[in-house]
Amino acid sequence: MSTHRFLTEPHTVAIVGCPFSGGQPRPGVDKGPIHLVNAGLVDQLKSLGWAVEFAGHHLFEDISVQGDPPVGIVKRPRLVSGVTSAVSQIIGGHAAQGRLPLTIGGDHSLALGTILGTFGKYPNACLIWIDAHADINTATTTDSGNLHGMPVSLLLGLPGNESIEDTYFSWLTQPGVGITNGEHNKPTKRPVLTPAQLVYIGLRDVDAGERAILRQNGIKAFSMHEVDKFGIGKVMEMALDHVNPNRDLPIHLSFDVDALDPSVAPSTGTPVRGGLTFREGHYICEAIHETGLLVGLDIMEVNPSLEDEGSVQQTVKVGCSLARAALGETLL
Ligand SMILES: [Mn+2]
Repeated sequence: MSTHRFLTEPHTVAIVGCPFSGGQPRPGVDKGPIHLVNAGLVDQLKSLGWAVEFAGHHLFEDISVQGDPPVGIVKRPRLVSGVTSAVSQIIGGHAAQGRLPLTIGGDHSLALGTILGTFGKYPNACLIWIDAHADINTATTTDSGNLHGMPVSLLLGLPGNESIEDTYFSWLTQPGVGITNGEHNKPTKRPVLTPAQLVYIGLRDVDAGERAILRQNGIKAFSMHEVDKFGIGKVMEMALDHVNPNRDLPIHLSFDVDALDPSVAPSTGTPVRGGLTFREGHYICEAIHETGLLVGLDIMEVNPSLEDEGSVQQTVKVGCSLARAALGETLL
């Protein structure tokens, strides 16, 4: 196995199964992690030379929410907050031990917890977000009110989330930097992430409000247009040059399987045609592995209740092979 600059020996991947679907409306996405593990993910990663820790899925049954009416249009803020805050603790614990947390979802609102978990240990890390969507709506711009379309705006602390931020997501702050404001003695919140730490690849279904947010904040994004224009090899180089110019910063890779073309990964909640090919998706993971800088990995939005049995098996298999590619599987 190649080197992993930030992980302790023996290299250990902690699989964190999060069967959670509260950030979006469709049932079934919570079955994704169960299918990925049943497909043999643990043994597959062991065969790549990793020590694998997997202690069952996190069902979050202790997080009970007595009534969870929407706040404005935003749905289930209490449940999503409770679950993702618990996820951040779990991921943070693994990161602190020098393990590589691999979170399998579940819907992409889970990234609220996974990103805070790894960025708590590695505040200077970068985030590479692979997705058909930007997931950067705010409580003000969202049309659907589904929190799986909003995690990035909350992680960046963008304006527009005032209605939910202080009440439900006050925990979503860079830990260890609680600066006290001398005048009012009020702790100042610092966003988990800055726009310069983030890069997108695979976008092709971006809402008007999200486009404005990307532009106003100078967030780097390689849409499918750039993938077509430059090829995935060059796009990965440019993406890393942007967030990790000296190739010395930790990397969190958050991979939504809907970034892949629906012909490659059909069983997902919000498929959009014109996506990444099988090889382009795997190349992204392989290129990240080659850096030796990976410290956190999410494989999200596998939904086995959508489409026929063959499509489900195909999507689950792709989810497993993306994880293997990010953890060192090569073609030769
Ligand atoms: Mn997503």
